[in-house]
Amino acid sequence: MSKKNGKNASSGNYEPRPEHKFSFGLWTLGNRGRDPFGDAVRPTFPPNDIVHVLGEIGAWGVNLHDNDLVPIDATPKERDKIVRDFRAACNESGVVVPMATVSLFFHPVFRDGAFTANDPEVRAYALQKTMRAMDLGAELGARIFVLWGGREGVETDACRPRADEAVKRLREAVNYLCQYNMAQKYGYRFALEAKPNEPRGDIYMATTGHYLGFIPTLDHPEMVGVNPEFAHETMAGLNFMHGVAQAWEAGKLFHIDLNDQYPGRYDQDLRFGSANPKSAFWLVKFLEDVAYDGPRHFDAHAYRTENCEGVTDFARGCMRTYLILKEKADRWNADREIQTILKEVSAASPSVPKNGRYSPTGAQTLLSHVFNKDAMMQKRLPYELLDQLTVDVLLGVR
Ligand code: GCO
Ligand code: MN
Ligand code: MN
Repeated sequence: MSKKNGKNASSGNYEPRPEHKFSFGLWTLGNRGRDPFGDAVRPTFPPNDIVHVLGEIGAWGVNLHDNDLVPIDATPKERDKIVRDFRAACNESGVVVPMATVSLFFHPVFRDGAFTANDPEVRAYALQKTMRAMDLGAELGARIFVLWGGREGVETDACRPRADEAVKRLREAVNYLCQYNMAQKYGYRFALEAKPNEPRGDIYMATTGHYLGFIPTLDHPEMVGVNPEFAHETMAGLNFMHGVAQAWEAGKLFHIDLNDQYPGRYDQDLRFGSANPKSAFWLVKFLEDVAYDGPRHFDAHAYRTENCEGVTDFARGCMRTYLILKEKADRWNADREIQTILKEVSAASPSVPKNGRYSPTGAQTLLSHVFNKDAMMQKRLPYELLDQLTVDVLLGVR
């Protein structure tokens, strides 16, 4: 596939370029295929090599957890050397670091959560570890800091007297980190990532909507947005694009995690667009229609059956599918028949009272208007046709 992709790329349309802002986490290409039942199937992929591969295949950015790059027990001297070498690799490859994050889930010390853990010492350590991860990200040029509370949940609600205590603890932590951000003049925007479950039985902040409700309660809501993930909302059986649209409308779409997932299963982190191409299409169309200009970050990994070459196939595939869907979105937007139907279904007859902003006279007009429901029912809503035209576009016959 790599070769074939190369050929298609040179023939034009689907070649990733820096302006597409495609990024991958070190943990995505570096995923060794471990799962709860089986050990690694691929060798370690050193961070600097990942960056070179990303540069070669046309990705724009690389993201990292603190410990994807710097081992948790590295000495300051070791850390500094690792960071220096990594920066050099990024410069050589022309790859930037738009986002950094922190692992608050891997080390066993976080078995009861990090910011929401019962033990105040664990909570303090989580803050310290995050501040150091922010230092690291800032040094690498990151301006987005993702917080994914994978362990911020429970297996049993018996473990806390009240669940709202967890919300308070989380708020306290995010407020603290915002202060640190200001004190250090890092200029980060925090992007909070929700997930319904896994690795905890239930995670408190289960969906992007939960976070959109939480953010306005913070001391610095302007500094905090969301990082919705395709797989996470799909696990919960939700329409991902709708969550993304709400985040966008609220001015909170600071980052996005693109991958794929079959609903109702554990996090599969499949190649973008590989399981639900139609949902992926609506998503890409939305991002392109609103001119979202943040990173298009792929938080996915290659099948466990793959070797190292397959990891490159996987990464190329994510970007290729995005670009194919982007082209389909252009085609859909330019399709006369589709656009005519869209116009017709939302056109209003001139006699309809306008219900914009409330005014007492406007309210009187609306209250006294007689609606002819039978006539309203005459209007055709040809959504079957509209959807079929979409399917025709997607399947390449239109
Ligand atoms: C997952 C999450 C993570 C986070 C990452 C960034 O389900 O494993 O999606 O991949 O996105 O830890 O914080
Ligand atoms: Mn993610
Ligand atoms: Mn995930």
